[in-house]
Amino acid sequence: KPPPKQIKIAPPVTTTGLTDVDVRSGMQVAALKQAVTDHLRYSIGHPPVATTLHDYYYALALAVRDRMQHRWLNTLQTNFDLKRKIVCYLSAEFLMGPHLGNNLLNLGIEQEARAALAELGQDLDIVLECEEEPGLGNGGLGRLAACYLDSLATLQRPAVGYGIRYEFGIFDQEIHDGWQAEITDKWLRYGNPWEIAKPEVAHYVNWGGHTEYYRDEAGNDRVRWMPYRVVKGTAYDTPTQGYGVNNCNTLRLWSAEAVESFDFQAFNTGDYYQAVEDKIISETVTKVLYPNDEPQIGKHLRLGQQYFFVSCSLQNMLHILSLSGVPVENFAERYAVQLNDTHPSIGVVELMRLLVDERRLDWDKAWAITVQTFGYTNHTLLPEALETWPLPMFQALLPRHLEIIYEINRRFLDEVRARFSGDEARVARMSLIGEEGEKCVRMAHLAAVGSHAINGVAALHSDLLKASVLKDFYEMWPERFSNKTNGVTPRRFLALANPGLRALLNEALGEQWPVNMEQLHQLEAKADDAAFRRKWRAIKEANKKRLADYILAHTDIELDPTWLFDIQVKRIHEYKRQHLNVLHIVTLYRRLKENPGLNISPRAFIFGGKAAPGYFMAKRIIKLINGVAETINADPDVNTRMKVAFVPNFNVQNAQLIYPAADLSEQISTAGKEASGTGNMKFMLNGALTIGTLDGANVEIREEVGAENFFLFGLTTEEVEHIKREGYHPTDCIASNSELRTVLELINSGYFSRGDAEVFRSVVNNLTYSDPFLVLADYAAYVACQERVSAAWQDKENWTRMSILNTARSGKFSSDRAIREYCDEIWNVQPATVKL
Ligand code: GL2
Repeated sequence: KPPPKQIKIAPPVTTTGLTDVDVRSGMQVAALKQAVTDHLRYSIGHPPVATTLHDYYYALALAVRDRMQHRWLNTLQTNFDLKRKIVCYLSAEFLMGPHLGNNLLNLGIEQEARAALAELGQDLDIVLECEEEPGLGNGGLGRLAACYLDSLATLQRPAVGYGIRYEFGIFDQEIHDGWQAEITDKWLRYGNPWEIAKPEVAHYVNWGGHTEYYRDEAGNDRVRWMPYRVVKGTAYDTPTQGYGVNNCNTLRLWSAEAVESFDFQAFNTGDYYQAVEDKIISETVTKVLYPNDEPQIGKHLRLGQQYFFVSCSLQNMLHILSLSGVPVENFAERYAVQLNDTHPSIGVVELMRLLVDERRLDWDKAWAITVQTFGYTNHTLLPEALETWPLPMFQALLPRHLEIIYEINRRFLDEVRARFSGDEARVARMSLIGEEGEKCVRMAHLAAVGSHAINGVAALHSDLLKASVLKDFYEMWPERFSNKTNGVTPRRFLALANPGLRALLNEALGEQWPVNMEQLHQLEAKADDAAFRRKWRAIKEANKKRLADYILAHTDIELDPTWLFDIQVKRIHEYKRQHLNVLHIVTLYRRLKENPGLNISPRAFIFGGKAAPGYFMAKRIIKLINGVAETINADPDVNTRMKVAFVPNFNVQNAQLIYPAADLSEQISTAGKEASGTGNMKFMLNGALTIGTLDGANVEIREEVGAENFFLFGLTTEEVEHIKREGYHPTDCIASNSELRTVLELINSGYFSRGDAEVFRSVVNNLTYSDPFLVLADYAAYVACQERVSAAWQDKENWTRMSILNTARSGKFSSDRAIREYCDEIWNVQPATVKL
């Protein structure tokens, strides 16, 4: 039969002379304007009289998504045709931040969109503010996953981010009378133009019940899991556009639903209310993000969330593999699956279950595939943050997985015994099951045993991993270990956040630096050019003005943009030592009160960050910052030279105003506690100088920028360990430092809490009698270092020089560098060029 005759239909032409194709994918002003108008009419459907600013946001977002959709489908097709290996980044958190501005930047159509909106009488900057930020993460770990998706697409690597579509993301923080109040984050309230629901992409996830043994047709012993409940996961896809390339990857988030056939018919015939209740229970799984940064709390539902998204993701990979006609034996050739911390590490067991129980592979073959597939990134050394699950809880939720863990463990411990014969203490230390106290499953051990590659997130952290929490595993498999220092995307955190600096960099270096950050080194020569320094300062001051306006609008505190902006923004945690910063502020305050003529550099101390709702001490620290702010800002003796502000609700959106406005970046964690930090890199990119300890990536930042351009203070990791071993007595620090004693007494007296001497007693007592993070041990060194900062600020020209050098030498901290290392050294994933 002859093939059907192809009929070419000319694309319809609109009244503007644009074709439909133009309206869906054209990048010119006229096409964008028509697309926005069309979406206002056909997708949103409010009459002109009822059209809101948010409608313009939504319509532009849909117009932008159309343009990405075109690239996205081409990317999927290209990857399919080229049969490329795909990175699957498994993460319980993706802290994406607002999409619109970033997508316009990555598509290269900001100016066109601005002009199109202007023709419709709207201002892009105001429209951008309408976006409800998707806060599906707590802090650094979740934001890292988002930066990595940006780099994967930009570097043209086929990749999928797999995670959870939480209905409520990280809570919104309000400050009431100085205290943190948590407000539910209803980010989906007005819809989400960026996601595409794929109800047909669904997988079923079992819970609870028991296992049964049976013999299959071929006479092999097999196991069947008889679950108590089945939950359905459906996919919601968000395209993630690379910068300056056509590649557009996928963020696939799973949402939980009830399975009607299961609940309604098989189990609850006739019991309508029971059936509806089951529906509610099923949908609870993806309701809310647990708002704990580190540590995570061992809640049943949290384990449920982890298993749910991991199972959906792995089933999805297997499904796509069979659609592509690739045998399951080749799984590891087609997928590199990265575990972002231990949260998805149940994946090791789930892949074994899917391969052995469902695909009937033999154990050894399945195990080889599993280990070849997974890589594990560790993000913390804090012992309380290393995940374990109580055995009874684990058994109740995942009975089949516990059996598989026992078998993995049996084989693994045989290997340990073969390598280290007679060393039963080592066997107990390495076991996947913790036996001291309540028995538990150790997720970090599971991740380490089931992965061919294990990495830390900064050089120091990777070394400490090998020497402490994963020491035994390092001795067993040294070849599995490597370092992958974190990075951040210069697109969002420099080009988008700091348009003033972007323009100057474009002028000085051309426009390739966002994808080739090593080019920033060329700025070093400019550091000695006085005219360039003037431009640099003007940009910083404009950024400070922009932040001051924001802070005034949100706190009523007025800051002077000519002052030194000293900023600490990050989750509130004792190890990050926001209270050390406060002790310095109170010290300075007292000095000024006692000596009004004291010559200090005027400073604005700016804080921001959320506390886990159940973290007592962190919430007191927020109250303390606000109490100190209230007193100081109202005191005319000092408020012409120092002020304190707490920016409520630190998130990606306001972070983009904060980093570019910083002169000084506070990175003052106890040495050995901050795995890497990524805020430190975002400040550096934007030309802030760092005051910091030798912790996490600070070490490498100092190496890159040079010791003379970094304010270093404090105990080293070895010194911290030494002091702790010898027995640390914070009272000794107080006894030998009368200024410190006075500062603590002042806080304890109720001076910063309107006379209430109770409020901060717990904070002061904790520092005085326990001080687990050595705040007092580092106090004197910190205050002295701040004096050096103050003196350095007086020399404007030299400060600017140092600021320029910070940006110039920040190239290493691009997430592109990090992703290249992961691709080359762990994932073995090659770029695929996408043509339109
Ligand atoms: C963290 C570390 O604390 C932080 O230092 C690191 O930069 C990020 C990303 O690697 O990971 N670990 C962790 O559990 N959270 C982090 O932010 N929440």
